[in-house]
Amino acid sequence: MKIISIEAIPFAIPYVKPLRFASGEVHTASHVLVSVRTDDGIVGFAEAPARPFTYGETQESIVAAIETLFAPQITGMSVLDRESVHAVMDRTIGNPTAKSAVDMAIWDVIGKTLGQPVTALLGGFSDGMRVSHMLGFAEPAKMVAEAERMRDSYGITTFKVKVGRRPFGLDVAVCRALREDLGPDTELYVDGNRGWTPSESLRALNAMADLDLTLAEELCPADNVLGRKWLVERCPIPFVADESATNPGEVTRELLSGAANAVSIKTARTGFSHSQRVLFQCDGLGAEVVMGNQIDGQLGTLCTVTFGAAFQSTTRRAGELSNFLDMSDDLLADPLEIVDGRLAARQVPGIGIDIDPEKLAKYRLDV
Ligand code: MUC
Ligand code: MG
Repeated sequence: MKIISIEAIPFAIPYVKPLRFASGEVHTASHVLVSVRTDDGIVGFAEAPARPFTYGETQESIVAAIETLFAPQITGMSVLDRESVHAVMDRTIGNPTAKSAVDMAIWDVIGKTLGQPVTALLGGFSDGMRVSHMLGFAEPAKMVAEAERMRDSYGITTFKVKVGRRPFGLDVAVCRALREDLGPDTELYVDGNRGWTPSESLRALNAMADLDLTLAEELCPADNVLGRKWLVERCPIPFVADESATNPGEVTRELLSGAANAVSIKTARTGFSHSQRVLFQCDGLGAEVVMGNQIDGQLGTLCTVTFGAAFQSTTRRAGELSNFLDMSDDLLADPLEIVDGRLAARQVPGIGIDIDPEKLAKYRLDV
């Protein structure tokens, strides 16, 4: 169970349809495949997505952090020394997706070594999750057409709508068009990626008051301390902290200061180990959670459902598990399938990530 090597392989896979939102846009999945190998010959995998607009990490910085900072210090440790591995990685601040990919690849090794699914080791609550699809900025008619396609092809009936544009009427029009087209039984919620001021956010929420939205995520910056608290006090639905709550300390600050009353858990930034801490904090404090999406590919999505399916409170809401459908290709040998609006966690030893060597050779950037 001793770690003998950690590899970080940058790869790039284009999106068929780029995702646009208030803090940026993504045209290519420029991610890093992380593998952890032990002296028993077992290899665990996970992926780290470079999201400079959210965490400041780039593909190059993720590779450098893993190769030059983490791998030399972690090599030689047991995969069961997870707390010590984190203590070592936390000597370097930041780099959340690099650290999380190492964490999840280690869990993959543990599952494979024990012959158990990671989702069972984490909690084993359910065999999968309902899926929520994220709709990026476009004209109302295009966003409605995409939602219809997702419903008709995959049975998805929950949508997270990207908002935060100016004037906010653009987004109000989209949400209204979606509600009118999809009817009352479809769940809609919004994510502003910090695009609005607190007062714009409240005006937009008031303009959408009749649309039965279920969550409002990160509509304005949390750094706008008083304005954000003012907004959350007036918000009639749970206000979700996403990029303002990227670790357990930030989650505590956001919840206790009244800057949010629900939290997006993203395994891409808190791995499995720290996602557990965030979830247990939220459970203990009585804050709702939603399994979020870091514009993940199939590897990242599989990690999200592996964690999300494992606990009762993460399965209450649909998880954001469909972004990979917009990619032109992926690395998994056995692609994920969304059926009747659900995605299954894999009941095989580990996470269930089987890399297709030909696809990796095609998309890797380091050879
Ligand atoms: C989301 O929930 O915000 C876009 C930016 C980011 O950090 O994650 C995505 C989705
Ligand atoms: Mg968000």
